Amino acid sequence: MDHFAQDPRRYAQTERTLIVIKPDAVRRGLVGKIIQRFEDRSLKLIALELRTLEKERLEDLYSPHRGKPFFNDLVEFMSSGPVAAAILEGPEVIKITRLMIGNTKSPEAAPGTIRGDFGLGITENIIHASDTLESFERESKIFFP
Ligand code: FUP
Repeated sequence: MDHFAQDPRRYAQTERTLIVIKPDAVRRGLVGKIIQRFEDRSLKLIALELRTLEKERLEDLYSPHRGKPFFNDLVEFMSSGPVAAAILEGPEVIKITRLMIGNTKSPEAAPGTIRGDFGLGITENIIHASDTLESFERESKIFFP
């Protein structure tokens, strides 16, 4: 039996990602449940912080979406209360967390995903996760400078 192929930690590169549990989820008391899912998946919690972000920082976070029709509502919502930002580590953690959070539009997110199990909104969609290594490097500096 090929034990090597069964344990991705043996060949996949360990990497890090940023997740941000959004104000809707913090208000509903879902932080523990959501973090638990990542821990259950054997992803390692490296940093965790609860904070309310100034609009300027959020405009930086979402700068790729500047000018889009939802941009102002998004920044308003994200500054409406504390978020829980965390850094997670594990093999292929960027890909895995994106699969775990599900489709951006919660109504289209599959059951079993975080958005598919906890949310109904599009702008208010429970959680953010970096989608590439470049995004992680840019976004994590905003939360953990
Ligand atoms: P995601 O990476 O899944 O968070 O999705 P995007 O980077 O495409 O979008 C960033 C955020 O913009 C989403 F979390 C929610 C918001 N958004 C809207 O409000 N309306 C849209 O049509 C698309 C995105």
